[in-house]
Amino acid sequence: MTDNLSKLRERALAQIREGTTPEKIEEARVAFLGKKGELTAMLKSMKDLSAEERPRFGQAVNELRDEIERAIEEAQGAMKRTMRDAQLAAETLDVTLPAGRMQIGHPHPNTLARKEIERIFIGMGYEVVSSTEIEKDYYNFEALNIPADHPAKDEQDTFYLGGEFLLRTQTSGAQVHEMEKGRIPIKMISPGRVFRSDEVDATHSPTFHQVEGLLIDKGITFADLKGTLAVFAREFFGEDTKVKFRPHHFPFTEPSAEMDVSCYKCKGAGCRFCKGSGWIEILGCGMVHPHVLEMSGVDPDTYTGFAFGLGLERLALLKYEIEDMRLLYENDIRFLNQF
Ligand code: 2NL
Repeated sequence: MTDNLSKLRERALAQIREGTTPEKIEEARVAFLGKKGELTAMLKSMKDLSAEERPRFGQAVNELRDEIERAIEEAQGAMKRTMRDAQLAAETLDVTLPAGRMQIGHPHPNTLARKEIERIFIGMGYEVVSSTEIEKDYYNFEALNIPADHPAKDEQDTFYLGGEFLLRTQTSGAQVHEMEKGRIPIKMISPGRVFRSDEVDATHSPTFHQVEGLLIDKGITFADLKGTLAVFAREFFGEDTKVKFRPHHFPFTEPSAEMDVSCYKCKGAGCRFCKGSGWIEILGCGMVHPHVLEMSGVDPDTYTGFAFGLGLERLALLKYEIEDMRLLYENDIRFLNQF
């Protein structure tokens, strides 16, 4: 009988030693210590022994059970340590490696152009003021010298929201609200989205962005307008940019002009970009109409001022040499990633 026990002991310890996975060790435990295990069967066979043999045999079986249990525990412990060491080795983090590139996106060409315009005017002491995209008819048209029957109102007719509200066709409302506050001098630009009932093509969209500017103080002249906008053009398009003012008409300024810049592509020689003329139109401007000042509570006998308005998309297309305005709205990542 003890011979049987020592053979069982050897097989059990060998099987535990050779167990390479927690499952294999568990198999060994079930095979020897389980309900139907070999050692359990040995205990059951004790009833066939004589009364003298029984206690000694019982003690031997119990000692063997303890020994097998210890062996199992040790094997499981060793296995856990090995697995943890392997895991630690696999998860090693070298904090001295350079960081991976983060995908956080980047600014849209419109945003780049707007930021650049804001930077230039902030540098000349202007404030950036924004206003609402929904505006009262009065602030969009009437206060700018565009009465209900004015042909200019037809030209930029818009989306009426019912009652006295509409989607603004220009950001001028922001300036009118500022004038009504009665704090002079005013030195501001107002960038923002505007709406017109235009068909979509390479240079038009029913929603686009404008940057308007307004300066009001004592003794402001057309010379201030020219100097300011020339500085802006040189900063935005490059130091050797020339500017040219052509007489124009706007209901809200008198006199009014459009400003051209010398073509940054051909330096004025004439090319595809400037359609052969050497000049590119970039904005409209003028001295604020005395009636516009008066309507907003600014005394035109004390104060004068200039204003201008430019299309942000138009400037973005020119600066970044984009051929079609629709590209700015399609949000094709292959296009946007180039800026
Ligand atoms: C354009 C050019 C312009 C203004 C906008 C303005 C604003 C106030 C008073 C006077 Cl509050 N003028 N803005 C001035 C000149 C031109 O925009 O092409 N507009 C259709």
